Amino acid sequence: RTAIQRLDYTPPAFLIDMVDLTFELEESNTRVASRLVVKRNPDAAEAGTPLVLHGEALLLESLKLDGRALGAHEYELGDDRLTIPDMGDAAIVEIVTRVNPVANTSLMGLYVSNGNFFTQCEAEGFRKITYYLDRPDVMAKFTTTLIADKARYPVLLSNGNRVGEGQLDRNRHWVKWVDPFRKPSYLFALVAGKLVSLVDKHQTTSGRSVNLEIYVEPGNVDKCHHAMASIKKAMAWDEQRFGLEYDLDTYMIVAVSDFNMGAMENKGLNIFNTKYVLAKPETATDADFDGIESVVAHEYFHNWTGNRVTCRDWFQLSLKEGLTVYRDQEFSSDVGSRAVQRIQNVRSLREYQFAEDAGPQAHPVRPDSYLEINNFYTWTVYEKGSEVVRMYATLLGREGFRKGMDLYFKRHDGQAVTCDDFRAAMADANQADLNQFALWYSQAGTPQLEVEGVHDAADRTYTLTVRQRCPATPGQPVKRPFHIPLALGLLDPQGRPLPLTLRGEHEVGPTSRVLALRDSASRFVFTGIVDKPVPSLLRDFSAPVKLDYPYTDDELVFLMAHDEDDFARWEAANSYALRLLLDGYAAARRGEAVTVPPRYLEAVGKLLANERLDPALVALMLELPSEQYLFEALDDVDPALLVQVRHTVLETLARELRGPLLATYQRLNDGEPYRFDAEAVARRSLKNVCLAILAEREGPMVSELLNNQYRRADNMTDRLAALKCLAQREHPEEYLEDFAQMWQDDALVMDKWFSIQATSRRAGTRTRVEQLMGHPAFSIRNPNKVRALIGAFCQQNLLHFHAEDGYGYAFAADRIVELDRINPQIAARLAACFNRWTKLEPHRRALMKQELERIAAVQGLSGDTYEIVSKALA
Ligand code: BAL
Ligand code: ZN
Repeated sequence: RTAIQRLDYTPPAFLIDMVDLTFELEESNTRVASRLVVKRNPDAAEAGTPLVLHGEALLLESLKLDGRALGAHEYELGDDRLTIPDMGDAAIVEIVTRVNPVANTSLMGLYVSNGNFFTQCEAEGFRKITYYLDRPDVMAKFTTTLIADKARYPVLLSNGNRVGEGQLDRNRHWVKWVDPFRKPSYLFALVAGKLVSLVDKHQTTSGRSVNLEIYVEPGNVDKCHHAMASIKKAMAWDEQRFGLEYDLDTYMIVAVSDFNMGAMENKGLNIFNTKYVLAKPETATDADFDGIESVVAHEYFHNWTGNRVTCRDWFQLSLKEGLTVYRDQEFSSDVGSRAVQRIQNVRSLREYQFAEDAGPQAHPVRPDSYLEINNFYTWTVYEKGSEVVRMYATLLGREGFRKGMDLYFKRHDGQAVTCDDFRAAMADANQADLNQFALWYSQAGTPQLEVEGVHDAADRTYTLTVRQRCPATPGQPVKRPFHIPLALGLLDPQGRPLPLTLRGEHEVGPTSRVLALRDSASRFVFTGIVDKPVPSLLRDFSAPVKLDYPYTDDELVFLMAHDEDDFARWEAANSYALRLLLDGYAAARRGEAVTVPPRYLEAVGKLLANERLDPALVALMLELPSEQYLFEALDDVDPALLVQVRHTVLETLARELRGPLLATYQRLNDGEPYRFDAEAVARRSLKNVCLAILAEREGPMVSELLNNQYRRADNMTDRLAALKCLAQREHPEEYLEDFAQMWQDDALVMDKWFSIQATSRRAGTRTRVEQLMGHPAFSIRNPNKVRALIGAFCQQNLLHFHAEDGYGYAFAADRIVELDRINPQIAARLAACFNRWTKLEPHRRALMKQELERIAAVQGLSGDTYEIVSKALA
């Protein structure tokens, strides 16, 4: 198997100006006629090269060049390509192929879900539809005609504007679509089926009216209102914040239940996993509502960052994904709580991206090579990529960032470009030197900052020394220093923010500022500092780094109470909790008791008692670092001990803070009818965190609370919060059965039911998971179900997945091999559960390695799974 190398990029030998596609849609035999206007690329290095089109799993029916049918000796047909040697400089290429959508379980290309047709073309799915130059730097104008049985497929959609429709023989009808914007093939889409729609309109700032249409299966229209409201908010936000308007007359979203990813930004016709469209209070949690808002915004924002300006090649994926994640995070911050949004994003970045960056799959934001591009839709490309974009904004300021964006669109609208082009636009618009900043794109690994602070009372100075280093990652043993924005403040002993004036500055500085680190060690001397301050470092998480400063427990409690930066207050609470959990783990390893310092209990008690604080922030400060996060912080890990220690700490909180937790729960459990707004969401989040902590102890009082909340809830957030706790306790059967009875016909709610059981610590969970794989609502072909049951067990159930007898590892390996034949993308995703095997204690490490070797030895393993498994073993 040969890896594709970034530095091997060459411009395409040919360009395609226009594509005219005609689909005759039939489940097992769809005819695809394609007419391509092809010309030689004047910028290509070599002259006279043949035309090589990508194609996979296609049956070629006919091939014409300028109207003349080609004989078999005039072209070459390979497994993954069609070569026409004698092309000349320009020609009309007409190709007819047949595909079998109903047999397509990979969910890439054209496939069938619940009897309807859908496509997924990013990254390289279009080549499973027809022969084409399936690469993002070939941008063409598409015309698409869809022909299908009218009764079975009344709705026929594709990109752009609907320009015609009519009747045909055999009860068929046709609809023709023209997309006026040039696009790469990965943005092509079609949908055909029995769908109904919710429609609305948006008036743009410049006065244009845009039709908004959300298509779903019959019976689901009542669950589309939140998604529709989210589109309108996102459109208004992008106009206001970035001056970007939608560019077609109609914007369509279609929901599908079989989908590999969350959603896809096809031009004018976004296709969404139902999980990110369908919601009503009875079926969706507050987190689901938030997820829908941000994914709808994300896909919409791609229309400019991704579609109008796209990627030159797939190594540049973060150009569109990092930037669009940054934009959706900013949107969510502006329409919700900025601090809460930031904390949640940082929490998942640390849990998943930092783990990726420290493991065998570590790669730069702009990778250097890949076997299978599907494996690079990663935490690093997306979330670290968005942190890289955020750092431009932190270094250049909001105005400077906007100037950079404006220049980027002015220079590159309609083009396929690189991460360097984006960086150049940011630098040129601001006359900034961002050469060293390029290392964020090329060097993998999480930089570590070691900070030292020295107060000189006589000199009234405070000197901060910051050293940076970055650990080695696969293929990158040595790293150069990064250009890092470090936001910080200093607090005086009373908790007041101090002006930050650097030696040599004549004006008094602000109380929060951003320092630029460029060297392996940097020194900053602040003047006018009378008393020893407490530093508040990496405010707002100004860079994706690990920070090491020797805070005392008292200093952390002080920052929790006084820091003017909400993120930093949460960070102090989180650091303190992490410290006590790691201490507890070390104690348990020595066979000693796990205790919680009274200082921590007191600080948490004060948080609970302070009714003036934002309940959402208090909830986040109360939540202990997750099991996954602890796992990353340890070496030679015994997962069972880790889970036990975390449980013991929570149980101690439940016992020692029973009164305040209960009082807070009761204060917030006000019986008000469900509303989805920031205040109500915040109150529910704190209420349910208190409930979850209290539920770590057995006893009739908590059982009654859980029973009442489960039975009386008028919304899924509260009902599910109670059920999650119940599923960890004795005899949850009655509740689980009740829930399944109630929601058996709602696939997304049943996903929650699967996950709750798959993540339970209860004995017997492994048997239950096996039983559930035979449940009528489960299907191994549906990615949501795989993630909900198998993924949840292998990736979130540390106790049972890491069972000492190796059961969990063998189970995962069996499922990966089984899935690899059905849907390699999903198999490869699941295989990531083996990534951190070298962190385990020796017994489990050996067991996991055995399973990795077993998968690697499977004959005919897909490139997707092979890449993940072979890197894990390397
Ligand atoms: N482009 C793939 C899905 C997404 O990131 O929006
Ligand atoms: Zn995206």
